Amino acid sequence: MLKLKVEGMTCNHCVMAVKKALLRVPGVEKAEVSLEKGEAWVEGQADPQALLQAVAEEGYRAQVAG
Ligand SMILES: [Cu+2]
Repeated sequence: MLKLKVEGMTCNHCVMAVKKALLRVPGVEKAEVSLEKGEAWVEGQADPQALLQAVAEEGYRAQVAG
């Protein structure tokens, strides 16, 4: 599982946009996004850089969390 810090989400629409973007990345089996925590969790074998790029393309800032 990979945890991402996601900045810029303000509502459930943002959550869904980020979640869908993550699910489109090859290798992603499951994605959960928390608006309150500003975090996302991804299961699967996706390239972390591809995940960050997918979120960025939706207009949010993401980085890999510890
Ligand atoms: Cu929103």
